[in-house]
Order: sequence, then structure tokens, then C-alpha cells
Amino acid sequence: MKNVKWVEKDPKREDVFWPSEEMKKIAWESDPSIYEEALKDPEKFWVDRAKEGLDWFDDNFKKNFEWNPPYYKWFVGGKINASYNCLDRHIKTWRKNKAALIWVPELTEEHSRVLTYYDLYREVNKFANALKKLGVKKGDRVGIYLPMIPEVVIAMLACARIGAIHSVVFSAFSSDSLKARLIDAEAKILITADGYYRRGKPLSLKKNADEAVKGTKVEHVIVVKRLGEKINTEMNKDRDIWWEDAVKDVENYCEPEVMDSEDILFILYTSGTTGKPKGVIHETGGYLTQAYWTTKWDFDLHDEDIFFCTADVGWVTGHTYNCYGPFALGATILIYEGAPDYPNPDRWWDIIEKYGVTVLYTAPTAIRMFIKFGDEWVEKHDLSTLRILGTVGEPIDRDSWYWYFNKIGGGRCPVIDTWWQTETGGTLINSLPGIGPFIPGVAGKPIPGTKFAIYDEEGKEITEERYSGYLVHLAPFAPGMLRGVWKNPEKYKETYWSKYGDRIYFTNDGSMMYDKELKVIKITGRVDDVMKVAGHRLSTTEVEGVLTEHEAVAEAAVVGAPHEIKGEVPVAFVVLKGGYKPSEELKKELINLVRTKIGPTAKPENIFFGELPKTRSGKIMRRILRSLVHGEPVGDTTTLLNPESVTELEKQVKG
Ligand code: 6R9
Repeated sequence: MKNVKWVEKDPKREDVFWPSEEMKKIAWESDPSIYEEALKDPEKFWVDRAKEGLDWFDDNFKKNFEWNPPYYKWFVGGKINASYNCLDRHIKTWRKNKAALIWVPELTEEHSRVLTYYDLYREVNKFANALKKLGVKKGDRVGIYLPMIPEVVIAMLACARIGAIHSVVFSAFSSDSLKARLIDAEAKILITADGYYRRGKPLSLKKNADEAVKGTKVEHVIVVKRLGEKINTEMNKDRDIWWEDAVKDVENYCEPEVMDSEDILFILYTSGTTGKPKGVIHETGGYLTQAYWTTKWDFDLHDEDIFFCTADVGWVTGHTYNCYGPFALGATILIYEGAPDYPNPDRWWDIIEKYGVTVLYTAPTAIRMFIKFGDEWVEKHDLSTLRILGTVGEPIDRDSWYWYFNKIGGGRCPVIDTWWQTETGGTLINSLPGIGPFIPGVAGKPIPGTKFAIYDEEGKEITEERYSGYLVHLAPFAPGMLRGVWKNPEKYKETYWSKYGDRIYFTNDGSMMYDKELKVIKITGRVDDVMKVAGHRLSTTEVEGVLTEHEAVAEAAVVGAPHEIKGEVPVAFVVLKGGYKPSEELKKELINLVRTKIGPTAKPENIFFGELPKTRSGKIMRRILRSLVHGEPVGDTTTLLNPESVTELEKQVKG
């Protein structure tokens, strides 16, 4: 289907697009009445979806939705296994030989790998048995620290098969970040690789893993041989085992563990407003229901589609849309190992053309980067197989939206702007391809069966058009929503269930009703101390914590500053201890410290030395620092303890 128009412009309204007749004809969902219908009885709606979309060992739920604020459960008493739903049920059908996963390596001289559903099934079964052989049992935690290679999803599904809880850690995170997560989760096993390619260069991952497991409860490290001879890997005889050896003498079949719907499927660490990342808990039945349906609704995947979601599995987007959602649906996904600009800035467009990708899901930061590279890289390629474009991670500006829509989508494809969070498990606010509308910078309506509102500071609902407020999610909460924070119930209550009480989920995002008639919501961004750096979630406090570890630093304040491509970057203001002087070397040293302690995404774009503006009670005035890096007027500083600090810093920032 070449050059089909999947959208059309609203004849009257500027910037508003709707699905074309062609799109409505093939879309799984094209009847707008689904929204009203679902809200008549959301519990029943989700129970029906759970039963229709998934295979349950027992779907005789004792309770559909059980609510003890701030906790809730879905499909209580249901029995299910996520790996069974992603694999076993497909191999009983013609999908047995369908491509589940197309893996594209970074090096163009290497071959891509295609795993059919049966291949994936076999690999997962074997690896599940290998884990069992190493003593992994239901409820044990398994750390996964892998690059974008097929083994990452095999490992996740193998854990799910035996009821082990996986905790995937982004492979670009430092050994310290990995260590902290392994300790908090008390992981028994770590799965990693000898290394991976980045921009054509072999990089070791095993070294980081070795550093990280010291002093943790990790008993064994399973190592995928990705680089082999290309890198020198030391193996600890008693502790480490190559993946290929682990699966050598195991049975081909592993009985899937019968899991309770509310049993934990995975934990995923994410940044909050404190220095320590928190382990967001997702359970099985509810998460999988939302993963399945949002994949089907949002990306409208049919058997002919090839879905390219560019997110790393280290993030929630990779969990839900590079693994559980598409596999539960029996879809074909494509994952790419490497950098988007290797060997040239047209790598993604080359992949789309070569494999005939039909649905692309990426982040505004990537779009801005490609805009910078120049249109000629796109124009070299035939992207006419594309039908749907998706975006996630941060608000998208009008220019980037139109570039994506026109240059990548040829003005033919809807842009599905999906708002969601690590905590929500799956997308929650976005327009559906067969229903619309598609408006630049506007996410859309809450997905069927969910309720949202916009509140003011006091908790009064704001219903006026284009008035900013706080986005809240109302009961019954979407089935894929988090069930808690690992070993930290206090954090759970405080972060999500305290601003408006324990019956209203506070998203920590700002939003507005963009158009009352169309009932679409625009998301304006975080209202707490969380930054989105190149779409990656990062807390300012986390970076401050690392800076103050340095012997020269007395105090540090970090704020997000606007950045052309990354959207936002950390900028630090540092007060030095007596005896230390600001210097370029010290600046570099501090930037490097953050890079090694957290990871490259966290490194400050700049560091300014001086006094921090404070209130008379000694609180740092971050609002002023934020204004400074945004190039906005700082406002009244006369009530400050040290107004002169602002003038000093301003000079430096303006440089
Ligand atoms: C999936 C993911 C969550 C935060 C969220 C919000 C921002 C995500 C967005 C968006 C505007 C969108 N966000 N999608 N803002 N429009 N379409 O990104 O999860 O890493 O946990 O971040 O990202 O601020 O609160 P996570």
C-alpha cells in the first residue's frame, strides 16, 4: 500500500487532522462511541478487555477492581502467565512461523537476525530452564543489564515464564547506578553481555557489571557473547557463566509458572524528586491487559505491520512496546542495536526503507536531532511504507511535530502523541489512529475506560479551556498502573497520593484542556524536580547528590536548562568549600564525576561557581536559578538573604 493518505486536514480548523476513510476502514478502533461506552462501566469494560485480549489459566475473577486507598488490585484471583501470552498461544496458530523480532545490528557488515515466534519460544524456554538450574525461583529478582540485542527480550520473557521478577537497567548506566539498583532489589542473578558496539567501536559492558556486583547479593552473572574475540573478557570461574553454556544442557520446554494476576512481573527503577531512584512495581494481569490493548489501539498493529519502537528496553517504553505489548498481540517488531547516526545520519530511514517499517514510535529529542542533520538525509529514502507515527517522552513543539508529520510521514500519517509514565505501565492519553484528532503538541483524550481531570492547587477541577493545572488520574485506575514502590511504601504514598489525598493519583505533570469541544488534553510538562533529558527521566537531586560527594563542593543546586536537541539538560550551580578555587579543570572533573556515577545522560551541560540565592530561612531559590538558565527575568530579589549572589551568577550565565 504505497502513498495512501491515512489522514486528512480539518476543512475549518487550523492544525487539526482526522483519520481518512482508508484509515478508518482498517483501524481496529474507529468508532468514537467507545469512549462513552467504556466510561459507563469501566470495571466491566476492562474485565471484558482482559478476557478478550489475553489467555488466562483461570479468568474467574473473585473481584474485578479492589480498592484500599492508595492501593488497588485488578482481576483478583485470575491466573495467568505473561510469557505464555506472548509465545505459547501464538505457536499453536499460523503465527508459529511469523517473524516476532527483526534485530538490526549496528555494524552494517553484520547480518540482521530474524526470530520467528517459534524461535523466540524455544530460546525463552531454554533460558528459563537455565535460570532454574541456577536456582532462580518464583519471586526472585533478576537484574538485566544488556544492550539492544535479542537476548534482552529473551531474558525478560524467561523471567516472566518462571515467575522471577526482572529489573532491567539501561546499559548506558554506570556501574554505580547498576549497583544501587541490584542492592535495592536484592537481585540474585545478573544477566549482561561482554560488550556492544557503539558508533562502530567495541565497548565492554562486563567490566561495569563486575564492578557493580561487588558487595551485592548477586550469586551468578550470565554473560551474552556479543563481541567475542573483539574484546578481552575476564570470567570469574565460580560466579560467571556464558549464556551459550547456560543453555547447553537444558530441556527445550519449561512449564510456565501459574501466576496470580497480582503477582509482580517486574520492577523498573526511575527517577523521582529524591537522590535515590525508586523501583516502580508492575504486576502481571493488569499490566499485560493495558500493554496489549494500547499496542493494538495506539499503533493499530495488524499482522502485516512492522513496528519500530526506538526506545531502549532499559526504559518503560521498551518494556511495554518492544516486548510485552507487541508479543502479546503476536505482532512483528524491529529492534536496532546502535546509534541513530551510525554510519550516517540516515540510518533509521535506511532501516525503514529496507525492512518496510509501517509504524514508527520515537521521541521528540530524536526528531529534533534529525532536523539538525538536515532534510537531505531523509529525502534519499522511500518511506512510503509508513502508516502511523508515534511520539513519547516529553511535550513536542509545533515545528518538530510538523517536520515529523511532513518529512517522515509525507503528510500522510497520523502522529500519535502518547502521554504516559513509568508508573502508568502503558500509554494513557493520546488520540487513536482511527478516531483522531491529531493536533500538534496536543496528546488527546484519555484512552477508553480511564478518567483524568485537571486540578488547581486546592484540588478544584479546572474546566476552562487553556487554563493550566495539574493532571490527575481518577479511579478506577488503569489496570497497568503501578502497584507500589519496591520496599518503600512511604515514597509511594508521598509521591502520588498526598497532594490530593489517597484517592487521587497525582501525575506530577502540568496540563490544560486544549479544546473543550474536542475534549483533548495538552501536557505542559513536569511540575516537580524531575528533568527529561533527551527523553530520559532524571532527578535534579540525584545529580546534586553526586556533586556534593566531591571534596571541593560545599553545596550544589541543579536545574533543567532548555536545550535545542535534548529538550532539557542539567546545569549545576556549585558553592566551593574554603580553600578551593573555581577552575576549568575542576569543572571538567565534576562533570566527569556525574558521568561516571550516574551515566552520560546526567552530565551537566555547564557548571557555575558562586553563592546560591537563598531565602532568609536558608532555602535555595531554585526558581531564580531556573529563570537564569531560561534567560528570563529573575523578578524581585530584594527579599533574598543574598541578592548580590544573583547579579554575580547572572554575569556568569550570560557569559
Ligand atoms: C513513557 C515515559 C514520564 C514523564 C511524564 C511527562 C513526560 C511522557 C509525554 C510527556 C508530554 C508526552 N512525557 N510522554 N510529556 N507529552 N507525550 O516517558 O515515561 O520516563 O517515566 O517519563 O515524561 O512529564 O511525567 P517516563
